[in-house]
Amino acid sequence: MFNKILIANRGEVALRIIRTCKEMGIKTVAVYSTADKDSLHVRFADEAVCIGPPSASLSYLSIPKIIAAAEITDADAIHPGYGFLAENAEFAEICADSNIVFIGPTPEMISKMGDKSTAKELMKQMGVPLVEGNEGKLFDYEEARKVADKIGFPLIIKPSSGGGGKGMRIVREHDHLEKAVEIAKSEALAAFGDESFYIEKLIENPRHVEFQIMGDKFGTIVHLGERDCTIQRRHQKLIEESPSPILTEELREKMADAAIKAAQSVNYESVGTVEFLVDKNLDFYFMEMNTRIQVEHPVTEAVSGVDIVKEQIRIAAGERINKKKQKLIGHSIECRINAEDIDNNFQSSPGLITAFNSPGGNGVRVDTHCFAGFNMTPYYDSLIAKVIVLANTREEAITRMLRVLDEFIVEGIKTTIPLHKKIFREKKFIENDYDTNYIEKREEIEV
Ligand code: MV4
Repeated sequence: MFNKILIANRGEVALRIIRTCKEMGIKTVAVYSTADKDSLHVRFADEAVCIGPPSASLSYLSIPKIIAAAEITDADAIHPGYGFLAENAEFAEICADSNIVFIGPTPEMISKMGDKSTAKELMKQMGVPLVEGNEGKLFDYEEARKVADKIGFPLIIKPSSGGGGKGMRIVREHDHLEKAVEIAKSEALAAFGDESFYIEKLIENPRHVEFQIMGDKFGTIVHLGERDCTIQRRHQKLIEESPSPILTEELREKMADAAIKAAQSVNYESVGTVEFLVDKNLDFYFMEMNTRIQVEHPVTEAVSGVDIVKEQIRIAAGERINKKKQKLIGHSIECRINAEDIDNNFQSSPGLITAFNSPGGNGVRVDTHCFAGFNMTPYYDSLIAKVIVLANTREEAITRMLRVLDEFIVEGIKTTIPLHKKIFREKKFIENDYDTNYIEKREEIEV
């Protein structure tokens, strides 16, 4: 097992990883930008190294600075958390070259799944269901037109690199295709340095259901059930839950098999997530695989009782995962509480938190790096806290979440708590009658 892990991240996830390291008897090194010098991850790590100014590109994204911090503190492994360098194959490669274990999959697994056209090709070979579309990569309008003639409209253009919805373009009629291809190409080039794209038939009003999987270095791959992340706004998830209220036991088995096949396509090792779209007829399609720990992993921890970060560290150290099928018990829901003004187009709301009461009680977990006196800076994401509840049923979990949100006091800045409270009282949410357009649709009605 590792002696000392450097956490190449900040905020709640850095704290989350430190907590597991402490329970495993592993020493920790925090890295921080000058904007984060008073953060809890700095306080609770055994050692801390300042790696630069607030700008992420000069601190949390700086590979040389992070490697140097690991070398001077003699850390034998680096945990990347989520975001920043978590899915950067070059970083994973440089860690290996520096004799530091990257706690995650190999660079090859990251690059294969990071290239969405390559990932789709692998899924096709494995028999994982895909949305109808082209094979390989497209580069211009002429190629796009040929695909469109075959699959028809509406369709969706997606960048080969990237993921998570950035740079995607929906096209509903032929006359708009040429323009859409040009815009999609330039956006993809600007965001990912790669203008290649692919086209799929549009799945209207889908649900987002993803499976948590884990694979070890001995070829064992297991799943820990699914998360339903359908409640999103502009590709930012607001609420996640497990189990998904749309799955039957039969469909869950089928999707879990597909998720495991997806992971097997690269002999996946580490923890990861396989994302699917589910349509109105409950047909499902592979979207992408994320090769990192995800923000919403605690809902899976709640229903499975597994510490996913602990498993991730054990796998990286060459230990075996438990092959026994995990029992999943109860219903868990997570809210991502952001420092945003919901009445002002979700504009971020940085500033000093003057009062802070973190909720508690039975079946409650709050992952946060914030406290009264903490300054939410404008440099990074606006996540204040993740509130996770566990109860016997979905109905009880919703009731519990409403109780918990009432206890959550954050003063001095605007938060998304009022929006969360509203959603949990809405008939359509309670009755499981929604899709990925739910939040955007509500906004149209409200303005
Ligand atoms: C789609 C789709 C409809 N049809 N693909 C968005 C994130 C990226 N991973 C894939 N995404 C989508 N791909 C086809 N063929 C709709 C979305 C999508 C979406 C997916 C999940 C959750 C929220 C979403 C919001 C808008 C669009």
